[in-house]
Amino acid sequence: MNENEELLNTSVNEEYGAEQIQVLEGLEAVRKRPGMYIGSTSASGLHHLVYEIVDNSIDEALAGYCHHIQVTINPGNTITVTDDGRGIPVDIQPQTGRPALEVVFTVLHAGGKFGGGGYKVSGGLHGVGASVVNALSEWLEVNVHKEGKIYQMKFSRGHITQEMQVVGTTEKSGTVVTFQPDPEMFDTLEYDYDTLHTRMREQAFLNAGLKISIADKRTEDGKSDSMCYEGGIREFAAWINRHKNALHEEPIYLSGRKDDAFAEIAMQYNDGYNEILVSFANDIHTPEGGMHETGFKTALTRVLNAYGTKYGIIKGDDKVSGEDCREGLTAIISVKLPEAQFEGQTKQKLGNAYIRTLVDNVVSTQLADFLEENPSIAREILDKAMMANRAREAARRARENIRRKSVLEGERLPGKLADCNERDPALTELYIVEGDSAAGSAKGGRDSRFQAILAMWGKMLNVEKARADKIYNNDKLAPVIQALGCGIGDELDLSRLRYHKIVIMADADVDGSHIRTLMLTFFFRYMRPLIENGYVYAAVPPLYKLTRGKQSRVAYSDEERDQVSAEMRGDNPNVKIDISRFKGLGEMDPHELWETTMDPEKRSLRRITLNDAIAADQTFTVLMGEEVEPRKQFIEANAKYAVNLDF
Ligand code: TTJ
Repeated sequence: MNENEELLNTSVNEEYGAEQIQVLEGLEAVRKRPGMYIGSTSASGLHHLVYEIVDNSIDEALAGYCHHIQVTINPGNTITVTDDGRGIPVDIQPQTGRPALEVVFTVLHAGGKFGGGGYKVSGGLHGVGASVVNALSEWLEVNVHKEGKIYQMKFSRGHITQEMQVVGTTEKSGTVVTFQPDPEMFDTLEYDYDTLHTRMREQAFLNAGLKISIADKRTEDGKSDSMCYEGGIREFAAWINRHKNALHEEPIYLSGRKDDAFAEIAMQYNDGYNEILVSFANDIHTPEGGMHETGFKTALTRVLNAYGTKYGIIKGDDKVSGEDCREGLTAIISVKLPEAQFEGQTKQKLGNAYIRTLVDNVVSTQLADFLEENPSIAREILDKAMMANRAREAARRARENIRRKSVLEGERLPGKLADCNERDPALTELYIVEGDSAAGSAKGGRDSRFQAILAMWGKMLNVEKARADKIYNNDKLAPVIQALGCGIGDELDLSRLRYHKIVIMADADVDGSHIRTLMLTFFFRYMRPLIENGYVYAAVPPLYKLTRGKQSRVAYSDEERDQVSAEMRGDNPNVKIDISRFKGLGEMDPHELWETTMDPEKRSLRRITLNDAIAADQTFTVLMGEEVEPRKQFIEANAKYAVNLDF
């Protein structure tokens, strides 16, 4: 060895030492502030770990080398992700002197350095990589099948417990990762099959031809599914519409590329009134929209107006609005670009401006061509937009009528509302309560300084089938709209919202679940920002009352019931604990309702989230729509979750 090489060697070693320290700091940072890397340590963060790992396999699929990804929930809630790609590189990296495999799992943000031509992401929580999952796992094991050998490495909480070693021979290639999320890090360790299933289905739709399988092995009869969509986002749009009446059989598909950027759109109109626009950048959901959505919307409006005017469907100088053009439209927009910039409060909005031009160009040229080539479909779409336009006018008139009436009669707040004293919306709560007796108890038990009660009863309008003008005039919903004070639909103004906690309080039975769903349908369709901003909650009433002599306590779940009963029993195994089931809110007296369900110090509220607008829309459509059979199936399948109907 000559002097230079000797020098080089030493410096590499020194560098390695320094890097190692940095590495440890990096992963310690993840354990100190896990929320910064995976959003939260609740169920959502727990599931995020799986997405982080799967994203690596999807990158390999995007590079063209991976065709099948398998996700398994093992007994004990560990997760295994397997792919048939090239396998993570195992050779020694010149910069670190360590195997690339090790670096992938121990260096923060290392994932991107190995991307074989995938699309990189910046600015978000996305793609933070395998090292974050490793840092937050009690243990993690990786096996790489590559060039005839199986390479194995093990970790615990980010630290190496077994250096990379060859443990066998193989004829396959691919990567297998198994991990146990760290109980010290997460509030819950229980994986939800449906949550993972929904996400994996979405990824399968977004990557045409890629097969993704999922299996729940925690029980012998656990669920499993295998998803592969040759039609990609076309099938996605059709799938969202599957319980609706489509206006044209095949979704319209538009696609194009410029330089390294690619855009594709699948769109299908149905005979409903709801707009479902789901957009993605590099397979990452962008619920806040961004440049790709803007490009789509402006081009769609322009193309439909131009076509309508050209063929005399739109007369003279009339115009249909963007919203008119999107009524009853289900559209998927998916773009792939190098260096995607994510912006906005939650980093879920695409910022790259040139994508707007690309999407606009694709839609302008190809949708115009499609309409010319398919005049009968074009006619249906234009007629629908015209109908929407007229309905919007009618709704505006109805709205103004209501306003005029309320100004004339001086009646700004509904009679059924028992309002609170506080005026600052950030401090106030509105309980929407089903049934007279429950509303009575709520009024008696509440803290009227900041808690308002709105009583609701009777069967509500089925909003799936109604238009905005009907909603404004509906005697059940008008009081809700008036009490909230912020308007609905395109006129909704959050700054006028009168309560920042809107709590739906209904019984934990099937009827209660029905009311809750109807109410959420209404919020979902007409006041979606309330859900998106986290203002909507479900009250969580207790399920059991346990009594021992004069002492009584309540429990909100079966587990808690058993735990409380054990606590009350103490060292006294033969003492009798009386356990009764709460039948409904109505049977609680005001004090009891306050103590168990309304007192901010003791109650628990379940925030209604909208992280999966598709699933929510699906549920509503199935529950409320015309088709009886899927509705029956859904209710049967979910009857036992009546309390936990989470969106
Ligand atoms: C990158 O380019 C060189 C050849 O290998 C490519 C690669 O790293 N492919 C790859 C990584 N396939 N699958 C992964 C992977 C799979 C899982 C389950 C977890 C992780 C961290 C990576």
